[in-house]
Amino acid sequence: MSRNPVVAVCGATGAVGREMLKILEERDFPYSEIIPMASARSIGIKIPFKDTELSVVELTEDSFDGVDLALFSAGGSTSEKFAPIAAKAGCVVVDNSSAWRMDDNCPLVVPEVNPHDLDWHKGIIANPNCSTIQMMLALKPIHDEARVKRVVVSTYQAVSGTGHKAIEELENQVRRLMSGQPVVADVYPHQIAFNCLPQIDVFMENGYTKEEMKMVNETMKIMGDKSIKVTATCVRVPVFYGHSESLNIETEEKLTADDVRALLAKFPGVTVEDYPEKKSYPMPINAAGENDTFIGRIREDETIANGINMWVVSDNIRKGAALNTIQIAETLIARDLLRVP
Ligand code: 25A
Ligand code: L14
Repeated sequence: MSRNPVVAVCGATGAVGREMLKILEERDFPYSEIIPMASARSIGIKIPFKDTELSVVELTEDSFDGVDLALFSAGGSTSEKFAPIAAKAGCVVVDNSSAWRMDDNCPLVVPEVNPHDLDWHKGIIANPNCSTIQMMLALKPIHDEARVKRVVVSTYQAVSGTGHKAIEELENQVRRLMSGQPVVADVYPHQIAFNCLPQIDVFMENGYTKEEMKMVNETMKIMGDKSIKVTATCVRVPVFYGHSESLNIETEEKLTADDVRALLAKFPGVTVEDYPEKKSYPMPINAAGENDTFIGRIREDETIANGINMWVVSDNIRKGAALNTIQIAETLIARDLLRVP
């Protein structure tokens, strides 16, 4: 493409959409125009962008004429309906919802891990689940070196993943409880303030939640290896920004904790923070607002021959959503793949 792309941000008023606009601003992303889109109730909302202001327009079936790239984060049903309409109009879609991730016609991409999968895109590219993305950065260098056989993961997920209404719910519940008032749970099935909820997304027939099964299935697709076994427990915790994960990884070949530190330290997008003697390890309050995924508490699992434990923390709205989406778009542009074949 000879001119810079016209870029639509669909779901621009949401938690992820707003972060996308911030990141486009920060990174000098090449564009000739940026069009924030949302539902009818947000028409006319002004969003500051560089030294100007963008005005939100309604997302409709006719929105994509002349648009080259659409970044979607407006929920699964909106993506399901509008992503094919956009692609048909010749607009490449990078979609943040769960709608297209497991579709065989849609690459599911973490740019540091499987950029080659962009080669076969047909107009819709899926952004993985936030918890999956940060786990991929930890697993990929280990898998390449020693083959990952099985992973046991437990997550500690921030409320911002659910959107801005959930952020307000945690804030309001904390405020009410601190002043002795009863709380109302609206977004989540139970009080989230000062609590942990072992449910993210809906329950499936096998007793796991949909969020847990996303981690299982998306891992195999991104790594291009159906033999990697993942078992997950996903927990919501009263944190605003930043997901944490405890990983127990079993490998084919033996790796020492030092081997793993060295492999992770040279992997793009990863910062190793592992200095127990200084009480220094990753925490969500420090990862919030950062681009990297932080990994610490790296140690050998002494109960099996080839096992490693670690603690992985990342900003779920940035690397887990908005940043990864924009990195996919940047990779498409750099490799001249920003067109619907
Ligand atoms: O289905 P999924 O994939 O599981 O996604 C579910 C939710 O998770 C978030 C996202 O919430 C989504 O709705 N999400 C999705 N992927 C995510 C990811 N990878 C993710 N979160 C983290 N990681 P959100 O709040 O961040 O963003 C919602 C945005 O979507 C816009 N939208 C919704 N339906 C749309 C649509 N845009 C176009 N067409 C549609 N049909 C939504 O814009 C928002 O930008 P909006 O205009 O509908 O509403 C924003 C403004 O309106 C107020 N408001 C919200 N709900 C109501 C409301 N006002 C009145 N009544 C309401 N029910 C808000 O205050 C806001 O100002
Ligand atoms: O992108 O934290 O599949 O409630 C949907 C649920 C993102 C996180 C997705 C949450 C997730 C979201």
